[in-house]
Amino acid sequence: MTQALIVIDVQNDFCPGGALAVPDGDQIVAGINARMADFDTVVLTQDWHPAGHSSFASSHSGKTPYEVIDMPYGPQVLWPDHCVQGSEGAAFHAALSTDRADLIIRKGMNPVIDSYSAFFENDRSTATGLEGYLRSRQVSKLTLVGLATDFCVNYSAQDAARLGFEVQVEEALCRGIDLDGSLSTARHEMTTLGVSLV
Ligand code: VGL
Ligand code: ZN
Repeated sequence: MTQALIVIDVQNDFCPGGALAVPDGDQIVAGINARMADFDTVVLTQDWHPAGHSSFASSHSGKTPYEVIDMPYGPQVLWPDHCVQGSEGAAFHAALSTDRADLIIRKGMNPVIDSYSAFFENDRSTATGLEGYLRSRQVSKLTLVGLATDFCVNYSAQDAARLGFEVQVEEALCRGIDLDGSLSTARHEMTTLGVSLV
C-alpha cells in the first residue's frame, strides 16, 4: 500500500502574524517536517487566490470578515484578504521542508469559487487534479495534517473519504480556526464519513 502525507496550507497568512492567523498555526511545522520521512509521497497544498477573490469580505460592499453569505454553490464564510498569489502571506512558512515535496497543488484560483479542499472547489465538482495524481501513483492511504482543521483539512478529508481513499487526520499536527463550533462540527462530519482522527 502506498501512503501519502498531504500537508494542507502551512502558509504565512495562516500562522501568527498572518492575515488569517490560526492560533498556534506555526507550532505544527517541526512535527510535520519530521513526519515527512515516513511517507512514500508528500503533497503540499497552497491556498492561492487572485486579488479581489470572492471569498474576501473586502470584495462585497458592506460585508465584514467572518460573515456568511449565500453563493451559487452554497453558504460561504467571508474572510480577510489572504494568500494572494505571489504575496509573502501566500508563501509557505519559512521553516516548512518544501524540498521534500513531490507535488505542490494550488487551489482557490477561480475568482468566483472558493476552494477549501485539495480535491475539489467548493462547488464540490470542479476537480484540482489531485485525485488523478494519487491514483496514477497507486496511493490509497492518506494522512492529512496542516491548517485549518475545521476548514481546508476538513473539506479535504471529507472529499478524500468520499473518493474511496483510506484517510486519517493527525490532529496533533493540525490547528483549527473554530468559528461558532466549526471544530466540533468538522470532527463529527469527518468521523461520520469514516475518516480516522488520530
Ligand atoms: C482556509 C479559510 C480560507 C484554510 C483557506 O486553509 O483552512 N480557510 N481559506
Ligand atoms: Zn482561502
